[in-house]
Amino acid sequence: MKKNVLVTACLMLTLATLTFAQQTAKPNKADGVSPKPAGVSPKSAKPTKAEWQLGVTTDKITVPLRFDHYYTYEQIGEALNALHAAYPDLTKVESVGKSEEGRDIWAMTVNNPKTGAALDKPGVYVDGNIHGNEIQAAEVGLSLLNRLLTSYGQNDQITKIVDRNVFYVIPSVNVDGRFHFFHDPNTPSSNRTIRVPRDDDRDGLVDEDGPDDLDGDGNITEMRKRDPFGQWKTDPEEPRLMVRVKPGEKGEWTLLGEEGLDNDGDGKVNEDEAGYLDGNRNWGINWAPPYVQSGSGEYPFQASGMRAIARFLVERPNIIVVFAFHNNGGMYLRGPSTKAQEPMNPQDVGVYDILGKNAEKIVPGYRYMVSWKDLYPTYGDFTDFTDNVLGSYGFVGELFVTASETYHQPPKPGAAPGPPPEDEDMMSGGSVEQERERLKFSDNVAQGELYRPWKPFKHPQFGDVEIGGWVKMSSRLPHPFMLTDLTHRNASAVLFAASQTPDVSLDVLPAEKVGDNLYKLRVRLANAGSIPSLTFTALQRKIHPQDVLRVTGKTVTVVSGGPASGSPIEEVRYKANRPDTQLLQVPGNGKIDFQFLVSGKGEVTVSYQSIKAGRQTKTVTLQ
Ligand SMILES: [Ca+2]
Ligand SMILES: [Ca+2]
Ligand SMILES: [Ca+2]
Ligand SMILES: [Ca+2]
Ligand SMILES: [Zn+2]
Repeated sequence: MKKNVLVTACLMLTLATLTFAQQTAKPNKADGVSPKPAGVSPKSAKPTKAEWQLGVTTDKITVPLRFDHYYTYEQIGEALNALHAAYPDLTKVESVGKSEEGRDIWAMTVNNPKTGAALDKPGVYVDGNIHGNEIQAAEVGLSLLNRLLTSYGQNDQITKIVDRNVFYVIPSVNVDGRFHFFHDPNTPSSNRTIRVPRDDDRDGLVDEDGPDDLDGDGNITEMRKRDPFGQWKTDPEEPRLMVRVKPGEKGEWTLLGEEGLDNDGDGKVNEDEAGYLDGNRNWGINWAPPYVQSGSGEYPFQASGMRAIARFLVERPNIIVVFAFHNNGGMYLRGPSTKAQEPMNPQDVGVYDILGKNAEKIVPGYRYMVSWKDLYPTYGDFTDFTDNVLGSYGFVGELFVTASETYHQPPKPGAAPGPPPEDEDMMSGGSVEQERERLKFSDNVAQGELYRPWKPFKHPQFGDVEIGGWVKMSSRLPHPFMLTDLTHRNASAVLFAASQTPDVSLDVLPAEKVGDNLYKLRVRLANAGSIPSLTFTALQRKIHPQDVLRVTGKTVTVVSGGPASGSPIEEVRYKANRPDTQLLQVPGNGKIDFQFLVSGKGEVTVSYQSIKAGRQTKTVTLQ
């Protein structure tokens, strides 16, 4: 891979700056600053400019965690260790596997062992940041963990949830992507990829020409060139922006795309960036090759992290609710992700509606939508995998709402989204009105941090150009001052879903003697949660075994048994074989009764066992 002189120069400059920063952190006799004790903080230098823009702190990470800054990859590890040190009995930290570049993908399990084993409780799985640039998704996972642990024993709702559920949280899935997003120059949308090299332009070289930070500001912004035949002119209202010329109008600018050079001298600029494999197109269900689904990889589960997480999930079949956080659009999406799939089971849609419509209200401005229909279809999607292989209810949470960056008024809770931007107005993803508004927000609420004014640059291939535009921490990431609110509200949407997981009680009514040595035994399973004990899709497609209700006893025989209607005109559908073992699902906010005829006397054990809803046992004595 060829390296250009300029990039090497920038790298050397960065190294020089680092060395300088490290030197300045050493004890200095002149100003009397005492040295920091060795080992307290591995990184005593100030954050780099790129990190500073993301609000990165160099303070030691302490509990309770703070959400007025973003966590680097390393700090996510520190944060999980700090939570574990503060709550060792409730937590476990583990690496589920390693990324392409050898980084650990950290998971935290929250379970109270005093109320049962993790696998015997309804599991709630939360991850985020499968796209490397969508960094605030990891803070949602951390915020949830922080809330669960620091509120345990203090807040009744959360104490109940922690005692009844188990939480599995992988804050950052694409750990390489997160690392590079913080440390490298980027656009708000670049660096999504899993680091599987790919020759995008099929020239035999791999990842040889990505964008370059020509002005060394830590961002990849845009390039433009003065051109009377260009398709763009300066916005008459806001000279930093451009609008498309109308037919007959004189042009002023040609847009040259992202900041960069022709690194390999093939006449094209930025034609082969790092990667590209999209972690959220690489799952082993409904996968399609790259000519159908871009970024899907050469085969399902090509990404080592996706393989590791798939294994982590299938080893935890108790997971019934899944949230995967992303960062663009203000949406809670449910599957299916493609039209070709069977439509969602209508009874499962009912369950999704309860969770999704509440999530919309918990996070103002968000919309609850169907993935393929309301957004766009994707193959090899993560929540399709969890819905159809794990048998859980999965949501994708898209966190960022552009309208939240407003200068005059905040979006009204539950307000309808504005009209879609017109094509001719599109610049970096919004209408020119929206761009003007966001610039005012940058100027007056972020003191100009989100936008780089155009500056001249001598480009070796394009000649005199200008470089400027939105910085990497804009457009899809909330400014750190807005992060606390965002993470808390979305963690609350997860907590609401957790409160609705199956809460099954087993009751055995007093046995009724109906004959010599013959008893009628009535068993009731009731579910106080609105989520059933297994999804209707799992039931319909036999994804995993149904719940089992069993009546046993050394001195008794189960003569017959089956579900009872429980209506005034009682009807029992007796099971033909093995009446002692009944297969079932307990509906959400509902009950299911069983009736057994048992002959004999003595102790009878009634046990209920569910993959998702735990297990329970009751004993009665027939006499
Ligand atoms: Ca190439
Ligand atoms: Ca590439
Ligand atoms: Ca730059
Ligand atoms: Ca090139
Ligand atoms: Zn995403």
